[in-house]
Amino acid sequence: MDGRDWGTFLLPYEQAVEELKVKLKTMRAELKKREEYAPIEFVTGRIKKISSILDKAKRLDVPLDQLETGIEDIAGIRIMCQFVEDIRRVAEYIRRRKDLTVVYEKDYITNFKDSGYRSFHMIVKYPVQTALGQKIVLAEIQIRTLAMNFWATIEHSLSYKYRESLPEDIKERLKKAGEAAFVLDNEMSAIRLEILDAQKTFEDQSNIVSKT
Ligand code: 0O2
Repeated sequence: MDGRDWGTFLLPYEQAVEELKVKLKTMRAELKKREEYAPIEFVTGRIKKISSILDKAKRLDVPLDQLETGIEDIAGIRIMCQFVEDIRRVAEYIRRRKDLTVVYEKDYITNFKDSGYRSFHMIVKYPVQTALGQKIVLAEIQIRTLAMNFWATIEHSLSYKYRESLPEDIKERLKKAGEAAFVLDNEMSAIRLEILDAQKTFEDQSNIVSKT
């Protein structure tokens, strides 16, 4: 494929990322109005770099004419949440949507990766309306907490810098940082539950007072 072929190949993926970003940001705004806090903190999206597509195709043995089915994260959306509990709720909102179909899910929160990576991935089929008609593309939606995102962003840039050979001491430190991020998520969840509990007690007491 030359530059122009890549340009047209990536067009529906760019459209999918732009549309999904708008839709999920709208979902954030709506939930913020309806609920006590928004389970979505922010949403980002990206198209996988051509060099990364080619690297992954080589690693997974995907022929160049089967990239559309063989590489599932050419279009990528990332949803950041404050609390681990929010991740399951957001995943459920996505499953219920009628404008996409969930193909399968990868739960790297229950089964985190050896690297220490934690996140919830959903591979979805998303139809885009192009000038030539409808085209269904695959997209990967990653849902994670702010702590998981902090860790993954740092680990990703270090892995990119050192390529395959992350020095052992840095790997160890990253594992420890991953454990610290896990503890942080748990602590924040515990605080959240206490706040919700306190709010409920306060509401119950107000109801009793207003009835007497
Ligand atoms: P980019 O384009 O730089 O964002 P894999 O075999 O790891 O490629 P896997 O485990 O099936 O694939 O994961 P999946 O669902 O294909 O998603 C790959 C993407 O998940 C990665 O994109 C990262 O965004 C994220 N990810 C997966 N594992 C790790 C990890 O150990 N550390 C970090 N920081 N991120 C991870 P790419 O490939 O980095 O592409």
